[in-house]
Amino acid sequence: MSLPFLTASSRIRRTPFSRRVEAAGVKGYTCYNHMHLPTIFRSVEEDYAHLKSAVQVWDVSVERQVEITGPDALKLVQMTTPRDLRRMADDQCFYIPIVDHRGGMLNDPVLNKLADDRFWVSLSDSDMLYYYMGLSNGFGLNVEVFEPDVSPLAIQGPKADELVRRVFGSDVVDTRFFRHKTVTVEGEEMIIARSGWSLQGGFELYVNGSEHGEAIWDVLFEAGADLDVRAGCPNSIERIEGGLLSYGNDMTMDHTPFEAGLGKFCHLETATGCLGNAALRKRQDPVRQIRPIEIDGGKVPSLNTLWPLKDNSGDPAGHVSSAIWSPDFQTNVAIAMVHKAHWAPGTELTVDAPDKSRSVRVRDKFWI
Ligand code: THG
Repeated sequence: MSLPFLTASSRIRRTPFSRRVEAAGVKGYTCYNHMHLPTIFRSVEEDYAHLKSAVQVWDVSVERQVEITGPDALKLVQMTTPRDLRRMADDQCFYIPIVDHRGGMLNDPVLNKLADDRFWVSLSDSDMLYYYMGLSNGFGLNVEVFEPDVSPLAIQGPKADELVRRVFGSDVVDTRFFRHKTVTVEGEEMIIARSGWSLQGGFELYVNGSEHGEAIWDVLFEAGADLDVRAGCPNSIERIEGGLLSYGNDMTMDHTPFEAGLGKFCHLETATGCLGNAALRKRQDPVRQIRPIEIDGGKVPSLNTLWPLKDNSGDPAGHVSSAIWSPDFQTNVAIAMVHKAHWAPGTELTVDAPDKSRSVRVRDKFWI
C-alpha cells in the first residue's frame, strides 16, 4: 500500500525549513495550523529509537506564535487562561490551558513572556489568532495582536545539550526548564528555551525571520555531524509514553482542563480575570478524565477515530484517543478519556479497536 499524501496547495503553508526537511527525506506530513508538520522520516519506530539515543532537529514551525503586545497584553492573555500569570518572570515559559467562557479547552499552548507588555502564545492546532483579535476588538483593549514571522526549531534528544553547547555556548545550556535566553544568530536576536514536545530534553529556538531558516539548519547539522544529528519530528510513540497531550486528539473544546488532567494549572481563586472562571468553578469535579492505559493483543492498527471503551457488562466507559505500539515497553501505550467509575489504576476494560476487541488496563502513571 502506498502512503497517502497531502495534495500540494499553498493553503497548507510551507515553512522556512521545508526545503531542508525534504532534502532529509521526509516521508509523511500532517497539517497543523494550516501548515506542514513532518511526521515520519525513516519510520516512526526508527525515528523513535534515534530520538531516544542521539539528537534531532525538528521543524516545528507549526507551533505558530500569536504575539500580544501593549499595555493590556497581560489582561488579554489572562482572560483566556485559568493559570495565574501574575508571578510569571520575564524569561519564563508557561504551559497553559486556554478556555472559552464555558470552560471548554480551545488550545494548550506554551506561553512565552518577553516583557511585562509582550507575550508569545505558542499554539497547538486551533485558530487562536482570530479569538484573540475578537476579544481585543470586542473589549476595546489596548494591544496589538498578530502572527510574527517566528518559526520554532526544536533540538531534542539526549545529545541536544552537547549540540546546543557547541552552537550557542555553555551559558545557553545552563538555561533552566521552561526558561528562555536571548541569542544572536545570523545577526538577529532570537530566544531559545529549554522546552520541547518530547521527554528526552532539549531546546526550542524561535527562529526570528524566515530568511534565516536554512542557514541555522545548516549550522546545526555541521556542528552535530559526529553526534549523528538527524532531521526528526514529534514522535507519537515517545510522546504517548511520556504523557504529552495532543490538542484535537486527546482533548477538544468539549473537555475542561480538569478532564484533561490539567487541573494543576487552574488557579480559580486568583486567576479571576479568566472569562471561564465562573464556569470552571462549577466544573471542578470531572466525571471523566485522561488516563494512561495499556492495550493488549499485539501491535494496534493506527488510530484515526476515537476507539470506544467498554466495561465488563459492555457499557460505555470512555474512549481511547491516542494509541501505538511501543518497542521499548513491548506493549501498546495509549491515552484515554475514562469515566470516573472505571478510572482507578488497575481497572480492566475492553476497547473496540478497528481490528478486534482487546483487553485494556488503566495505569497509575505514564511510562516515563
Ligand atoms: N513547544 C512550543 N509550542 C508548542 C508545543 C511545544 N505548541 C504546541 C504544543 N507543543 C502545545 N502543547 C504542549 C503540551 C505539553 C507541553 C508543551 C506543549 C509540555 N508539557 C510538560 C509536561 O506535561 O510534562 C511540561 C509542563 C510544565 O510542567 O509546565 O512540555 O512543545 N514552543
